[in-house]
Amino acid sequence: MPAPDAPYTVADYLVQRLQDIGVAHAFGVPGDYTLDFLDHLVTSPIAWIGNCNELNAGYAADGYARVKGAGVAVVTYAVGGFSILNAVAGAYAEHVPLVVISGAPAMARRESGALVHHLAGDHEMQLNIFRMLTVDCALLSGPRTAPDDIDRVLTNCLSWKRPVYLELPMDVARMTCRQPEAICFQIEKTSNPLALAECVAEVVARLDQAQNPAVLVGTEVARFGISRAALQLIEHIELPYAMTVSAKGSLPELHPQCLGVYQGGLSHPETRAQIEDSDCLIELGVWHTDWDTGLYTSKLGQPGFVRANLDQVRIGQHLYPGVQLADFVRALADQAHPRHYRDSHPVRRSAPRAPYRAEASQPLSAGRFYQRVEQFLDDTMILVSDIGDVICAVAEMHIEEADNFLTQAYYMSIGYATPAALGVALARPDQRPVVLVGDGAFQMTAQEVSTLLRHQCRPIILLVNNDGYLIERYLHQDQIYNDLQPWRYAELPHVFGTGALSFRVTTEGELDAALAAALANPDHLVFIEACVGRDASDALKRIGATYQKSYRKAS
Ligand SMILES: Cc1ncc(C[n+]2csc(CCOP(=O)(O)OP(=O)(O)O)c2C)c(N)n1
Ligand SMILES: [Mg+2]
Repeated sequence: MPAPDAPYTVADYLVQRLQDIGVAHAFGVPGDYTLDFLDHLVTSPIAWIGNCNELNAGYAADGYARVKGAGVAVVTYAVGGFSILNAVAGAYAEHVPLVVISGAPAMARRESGALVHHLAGDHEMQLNIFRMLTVDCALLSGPRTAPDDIDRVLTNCLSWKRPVYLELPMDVARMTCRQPEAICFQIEKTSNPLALAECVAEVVARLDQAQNPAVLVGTEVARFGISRAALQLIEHIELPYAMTVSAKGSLPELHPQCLGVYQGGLSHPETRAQIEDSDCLIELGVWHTDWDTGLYTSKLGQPGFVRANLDQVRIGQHLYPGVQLADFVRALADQAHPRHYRDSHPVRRSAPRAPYRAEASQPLSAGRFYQRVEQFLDDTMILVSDIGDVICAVAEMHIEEADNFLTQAYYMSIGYATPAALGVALARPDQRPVVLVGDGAFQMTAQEVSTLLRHQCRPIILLVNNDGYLIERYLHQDQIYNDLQPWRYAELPHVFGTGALSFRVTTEGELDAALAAALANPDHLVFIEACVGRDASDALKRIGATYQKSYRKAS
């Protein structure tokens, strides 16, 4: 907060606007080009969370944004700006509202083309690169235009749920500007009312005729805040529903109408049949990515299908542009006739697995490990999964309540989960993140355990030590490029800070004891290295076979 007699600056304006969009923490790494801005930020109610590097700051802000609706990372010019790019690309691909603020040389130096430190090419290079990876960006070139630029860029971030970029020259940060006015940051995109009415009437007629309608929930539902409305629709007409892997966590799985996760030919047969044999499948915000379609083994688009995405609905060969997904879901819930479908067509579910009972001296296998993790999870925990065997295995884990699961199932950058859990832990202090991460992914961003410890976060980190890049051994072949230097992982939390409990487990009994310790110590970061040899989940074995048989040959 600026001192009462201090001039109101561009930095103050930006800090205020970050608070206005709901940001209470900012992630990043400082540098001389950002220090003037950071001086204002650290005296504001926004907490500064210093990360070990900018990529991790980007992942942390991404995890934070998925939970809280917006996340911010502050980096210095070029060396920081270029380091965060991979996280920004992930947020762009997955529709995450991430705000990146980069310091920059003073305007006079920029205009003279001075060879200042960190400059990689010309002074426009960083802005031009970010232009491609964001939905909007601005060089805050002066105090007269900066407020409007900031408001426009943040509005686009929240409206399109995509990253934005603000480049703040160090001198402009200190310049006096106008105070903010009350504005609404969300552009309400409205549907074409005639198209909406006609489209909903057509879907209602189809639903009335259908014998076995169903809903497939996709990524856009949670990202655009439509989960509650989607569940109301589903409950109103009592339809069975499944979620794609990237939409897992958007609706509860402990629901009498839930079929679990649909992933094409990799799904459970009962789930697959009820989705693919539906004579009126309503897809809500589904992306037909390779992963969500089970490496293109899905059979969607059968006669009678309805495909609703962000701003259009397709019903068979009829296209309704200009119909917003949120409007479609609400209008359909309003107009569809309830079916009491639950009694006439009970949902078929996979037979429950035999309950897990540990055999104390049994060496840990991957399958048993994942089964134990599923049993361990409860509603107070939020599962944050990395990429690797873990993302194959999580598809089959039931996450009972909505909003308790998070991953990067489309962009799939390994190393995402550990820093993202930092963002989640700070955004949702009442819940405990459970991180599932492979040894390879962990080696990418392991340092962020130190930031978790520094801020008294108390996640449970489950590191699957399967001796290298196991997924790549299954997708391709067992080669030396999939080997890793074996770290003494369980020692790392003690190197990074104090207050962690750390375990290395090789048997089912040791795993049980470590998980019990995690529950008994809710105020500690608990790190468990689970050694499973080179064993893979059943899901990865199936995915590997499908990849080798069809996906790779067609690529
Ligand atoms: C940043 C990044 N680099 C490389 C890859 C390619 N890649 C995908 S999975 C994977 C291996 C993951 O290994 P690990 O975390 O140990 O998981 P495992 O499959 O062994 O369980 C790699 C290297 C990637 N997705 N992201
Ligand atoms: Mg591994």
